[in-house]
Amino acid sequence: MVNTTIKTTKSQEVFAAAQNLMPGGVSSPVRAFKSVGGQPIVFDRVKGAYIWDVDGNQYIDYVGTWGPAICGHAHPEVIAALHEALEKGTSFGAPSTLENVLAEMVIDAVPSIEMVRFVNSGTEACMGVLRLMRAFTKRDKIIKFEGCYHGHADTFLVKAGSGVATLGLPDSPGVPKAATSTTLTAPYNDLESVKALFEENRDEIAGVILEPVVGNAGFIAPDAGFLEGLRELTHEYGALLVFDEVMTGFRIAYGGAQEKFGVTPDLTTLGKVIGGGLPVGAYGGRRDIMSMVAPAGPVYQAGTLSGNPLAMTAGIKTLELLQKPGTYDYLERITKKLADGLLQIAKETGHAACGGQISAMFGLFFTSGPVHNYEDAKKSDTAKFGRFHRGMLERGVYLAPSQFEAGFTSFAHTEEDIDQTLTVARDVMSSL
Ligand code: KE4
Repeated sequence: MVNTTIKTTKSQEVFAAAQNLMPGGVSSPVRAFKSVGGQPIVFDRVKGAYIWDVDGNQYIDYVGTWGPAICGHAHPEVIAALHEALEKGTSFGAPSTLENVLAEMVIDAVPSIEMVRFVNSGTEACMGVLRLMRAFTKRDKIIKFEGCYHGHADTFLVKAGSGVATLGLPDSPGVPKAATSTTLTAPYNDLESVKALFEENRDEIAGVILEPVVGNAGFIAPDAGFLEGLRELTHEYGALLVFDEVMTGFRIAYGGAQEKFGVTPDLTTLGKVIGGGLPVGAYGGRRDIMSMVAPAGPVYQAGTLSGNPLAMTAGIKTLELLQKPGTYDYLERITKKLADGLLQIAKETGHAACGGQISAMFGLFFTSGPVHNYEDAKKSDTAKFGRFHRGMLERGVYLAPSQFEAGFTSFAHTEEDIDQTLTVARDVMSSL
């Protein structure tokens, strides 16, 4: 067991108090460190690739507030843009130029998106796209994949990933059977099972929704041909293909996983990066489908703070920063160095491990693998992952507090940060 070297007195005090005020002391379950054990770190401030906790400890951050901080936390240009926007107010609840600007940037960037609707979270984006795909096809059933997470709306809480997987919840109580009776599930990377579901439910399936690169069952890449196969199957059975790019959007590539893999879905959900750290989600796609969304069409969806000027401002500036030449080459290079390094060190210190990275997203499983789907991921040594997480934390490296999450880099991470992380990892893995 790694000895505790950092002082977490204040984190412990604050977190103890929080547990009397909020369920589990958190605003989102995965933050409670349930699956890795130990004391959650209470943040005081973040900047670039770094976090400082309330005890003054500094960490290199590979969670990046779960994806949004791809430019590094509190980027000076984002902060400056927000200060300027603040002078004009915090919320309009009415059309603003800013929404046009971000909408145009998203439409220009993401191959599938001809029209877009902004909402306030990835969950809302997935809820909106679910209603829309059902309205457009006049079919009710959907196919999702085990271990994929599409937010916490009832219909998606079936063999979901992220916090549901982290807490080992079969599915959530409070979700009526009626809400999930139309949710079909298949193993990720298994085209045969998808074809079988289409055959068994002919003309009843509105569409297939997936994470084109999985981050919520740990990091799982699509096998060659998987995305292309889904594109063909959905065409063949008159169903829609929906990429949930809340996590992969503007991270796997500027145009998302759909640009990287050259497979264009009918609809796409976004979040995280496009808000630059403020609450934003979005769904978009083919004009003929999006034109059904109220008030242009009959499919209702609304939101008080949707298109919020501050969130739009942070998103616009973030995407502008991401457009700088060489950004994604840099992200690919440093993340590959990190992921390859971690696997090499695991091997040299005698731990069965597998994993990988695509652009600024990476993952590590303590299992010989390979990991092609959620079942494979669950075979990994999650207890060892917990000890690894704790050991890294004690030495100033903050990894996602669950085996069933992915890791995120930013262009604020330097070569030195990666080298430091690998040095710490060798120390920890040698004593696991
Ligand atoms: P939000 O409602 O949390 O903004 O987005 C839901 C969502 C939808 N789709 C994908 C692919 C996602 O990754 C997410 C949210 N991701 C998790 C991290 N695995 C958010 C972290 C949390 O739940 O605290």
